[in-house]
Amino acid sequence: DDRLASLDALVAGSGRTTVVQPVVDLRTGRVVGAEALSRFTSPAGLARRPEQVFSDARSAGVGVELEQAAIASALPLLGRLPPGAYLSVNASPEALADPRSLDLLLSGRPDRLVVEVTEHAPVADYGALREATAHLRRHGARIAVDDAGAGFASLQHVLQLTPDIVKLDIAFVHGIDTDPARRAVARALVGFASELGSTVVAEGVEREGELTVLTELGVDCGQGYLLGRPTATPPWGAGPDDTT
Ligand code: G
Ligand code: G
Ligand code: NA
Ligand code: MN
Repeated sequence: DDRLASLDALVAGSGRTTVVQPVVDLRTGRVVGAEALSRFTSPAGLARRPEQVFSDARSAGVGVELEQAAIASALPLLGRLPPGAYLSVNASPEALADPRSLDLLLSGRPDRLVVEVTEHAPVADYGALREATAHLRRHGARIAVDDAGAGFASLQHVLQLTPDIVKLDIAFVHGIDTDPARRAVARALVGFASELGSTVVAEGVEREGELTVLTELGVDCGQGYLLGRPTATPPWGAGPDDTT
């Protein structure tokens, strides 16, 4: 149909691939999960900024379709997780409002899945979003709030969804070791999250100094270039299927 034609035009001739970035337990150093991220290449072979591609897709009215395609590409990784590890995928409130997204998300192994709720626009109806996340949870999936602290809506997400995981935005992680203001905000967010019973994951950890402060603040897990870059091969290798 028209929307799919427009999605084709948008990504025509450009490769879309899935990379995965490890999430590491800061106490044990173990990989506890990985986030699937999309990468796009232009017909000329240049990397296109994923943010821009998703934003163009939203403008063209095919944002949800592109998100669903990305989720569909990531789900096979669920079959190769090491015991106990999770795979996280991104989903906007708009995508979660489409029942087909929920069916898709639940078609793999929801017990190993984390759904990271992102934010692109204010949420008009938290009732619907709460219902969607509750549905996913009933089937064993965990819910994360992405980019926590980055905007008003992301804190609303935390209040409204009481997520299993809160992902501390990169804005409070970069320079947390040198900037007392970032440290103060991060400490408050960690307190807020742990009072709700959520696990905290710090995004964008790039330096040892940041890692030290995050650990001192009681952040549970970290993700970032220091701990592991997004790569085409999962951080646990191509290994045999996990049957646990
Ligand atoms: O991976 P990177 O930081 O370049 O991604 C930039 C932005 O694009 C981030 O906000 C990220 O959430 C978003 N993004 C990347 N891959 C996906 C994806 O597969 N699905 C969705 N919904 N968003 C993605
Ligand atoms: O919006 P979301 O948080 O899902 O996207 C995560 C983005 O952060 C991805 O685009 C990923 O490539 C990027 N990223 C991951 N680790 C780091 C890091 O250590 N530093 C920076 N600047 N970006 C990172
Ligand atoms: Na994310
Ligand atoms: Mn983020």
